[in-house]
Amino acid sequence: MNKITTLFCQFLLLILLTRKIVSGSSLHSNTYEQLHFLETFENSTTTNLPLHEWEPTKQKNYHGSFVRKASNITDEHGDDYVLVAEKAGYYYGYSHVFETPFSPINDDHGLVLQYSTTFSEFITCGGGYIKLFYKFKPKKLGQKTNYAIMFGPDICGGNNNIHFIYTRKNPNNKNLEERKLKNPPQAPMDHLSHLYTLVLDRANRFQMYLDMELIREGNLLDDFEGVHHPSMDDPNDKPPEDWVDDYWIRDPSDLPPEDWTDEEYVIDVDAFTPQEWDVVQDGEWEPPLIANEKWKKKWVQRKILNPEWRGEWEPRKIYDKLYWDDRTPYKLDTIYGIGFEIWSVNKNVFFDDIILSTNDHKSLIWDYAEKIWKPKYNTQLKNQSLLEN
Ligand SMILES: [Ca+2]
Repeated sequence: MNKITTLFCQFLLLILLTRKIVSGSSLHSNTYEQLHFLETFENSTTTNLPLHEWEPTKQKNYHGSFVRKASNITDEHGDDYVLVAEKAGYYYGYSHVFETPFSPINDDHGLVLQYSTTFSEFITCGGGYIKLFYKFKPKKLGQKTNYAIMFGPDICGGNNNIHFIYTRKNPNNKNLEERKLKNPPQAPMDHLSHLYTLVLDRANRFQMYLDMELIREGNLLDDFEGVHHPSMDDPNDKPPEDWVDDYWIRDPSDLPPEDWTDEEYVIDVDAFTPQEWDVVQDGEWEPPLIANEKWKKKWVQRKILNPEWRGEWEPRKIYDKLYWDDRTPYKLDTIYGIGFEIWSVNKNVFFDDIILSTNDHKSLIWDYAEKIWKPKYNTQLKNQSLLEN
């Protein structure tokens, strides 16, 4: 081998080695470090992604404890770990305080919140949602802890909603008010790992994705209950006592024909007291009832327009003193942490793939979804179809 060939071979080897390092570490390289928060629950020594510190609540009644466990999905990225609400019939509270608070209020970048959840048992009643918290104490985490966003599935009996609620402090009375998405979409009830993504953008719009598919989008003011408007119905205004709002009435002049009979049974006039009837022993004899041949059902008067009708009553409008011109609802106050505050009748609810970042990193978040969540989902789909066949 001459010198040029040797140099060429060394060059080739160098390229191959570099490629191997790049491809071997592409998933777990520092790419995702730009995200404000990412939690995969994987072993940090193999993934090079940090495992964060999570803290259980010490609130009374919150006896459910989360555990980090293998999800039993193994793919090209190795073993997958998830956070599990393991036991049935408990309240759970578990949270992480960010090293650096997340401040949508200070910039124009909106936010993206993404995570996956799996109801590995048939869900009858339980929450699979995530919350972003304003300043809070993890040990005191409970239902009343102030949150910025609550997002994700909540299923109980016939109620199935993918909730999206955000809160705003009303400057008129300083109260934190909940704004709840009207007619939320429904969540899947199978046992697969579903990815929920919520995007808030600077145009005060939101998009909600399920498994990377857009399922709802809208405006952060128009599509939410709990938003104040300048004018509101006066709650003290009542209709006058003589107000008639029945549009239809029965026509009192619509009388049945004279031969109409609505008696279904009549006394059998041909019946007579049986010879063996003993009034002392059997009591007074009464003739039996028989079907009335002339029976014509119950007479129902026809409906007519009500001459007294005065239209639908509407309360007078008054100015809503709690109204404020909220021009930037997407600029939520500073968010200090993330976590779960749920109740579940069913065991083994999994959480994973948690990301919070600004809209600037949307493509990176989709990259994570495509490269890390989707292979796991596909593996589950494959296993499911193997089971079914
Ligand atoms: Ca994981």
